[in-house]
Amino acid sequence: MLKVLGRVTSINVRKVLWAADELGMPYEREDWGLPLRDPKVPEFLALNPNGQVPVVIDDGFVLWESNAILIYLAEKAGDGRLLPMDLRERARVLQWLSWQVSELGPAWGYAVQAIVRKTPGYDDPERIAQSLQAWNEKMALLEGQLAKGTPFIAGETFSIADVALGLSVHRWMSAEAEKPEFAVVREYYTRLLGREAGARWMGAATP
Ligand SMILES: N[C@@H](CCC(=O)N[C@@H](CS)C(=O)NCC(=O)O)C(=O)O
Repeated sequence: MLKVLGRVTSINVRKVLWAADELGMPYEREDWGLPLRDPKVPEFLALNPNGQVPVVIDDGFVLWESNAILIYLAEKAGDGRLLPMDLRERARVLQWLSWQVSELGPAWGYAVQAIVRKTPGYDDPERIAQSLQAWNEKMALLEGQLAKGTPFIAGETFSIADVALGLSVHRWMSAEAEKPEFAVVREYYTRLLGREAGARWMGAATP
């Protein structure tokens, strides 16, 4: 059975759990990640030299990086449900997955440490403001894309890009900061919460 290593409070671990649930793929999960279990120990570093969660182990095959895991799970299901078979539709999903990790994630970095995780040392008001501004700019881009009228980020059908972006939107919604109102993003978030697995992994208890 698929094994998922990572704490459920991690947004990147929840991507994997949400996708597996959407696909009806059984898994067992083991808590790793601070403060529960330090991943920077030799046993875990042997699996992921970055010392980060999530990691999956599928019949001896070890994989890390949440978006790569999303692609793996969708491919493993092999039915195009969460990752279209059509070349261009598929590329569009991969485009948004890349954007999530390379553009949106870095923008929220400092603000999340300061506001969400309240990590000691992340208390520079100027840097918090800069990060919030960058984060809001990325969210405005998302609003603009969704305002074009498709129910999901890459088009008419739900995909792994919605898993990554849904959890990202959840994080933005949950952050206690002054934020612009993005009505279309809010509708999108509500639509994703209407999915059983979406509601499970974007629940109130999950930051
Ligand atoms: N790019 C990585 C980022 C993974 C990451 O940042 N993981 C965080 C949790 S969200 C982590 O492992 N933090 C250390 C810890 O929990 O101890 C991915 O997408 O998988």
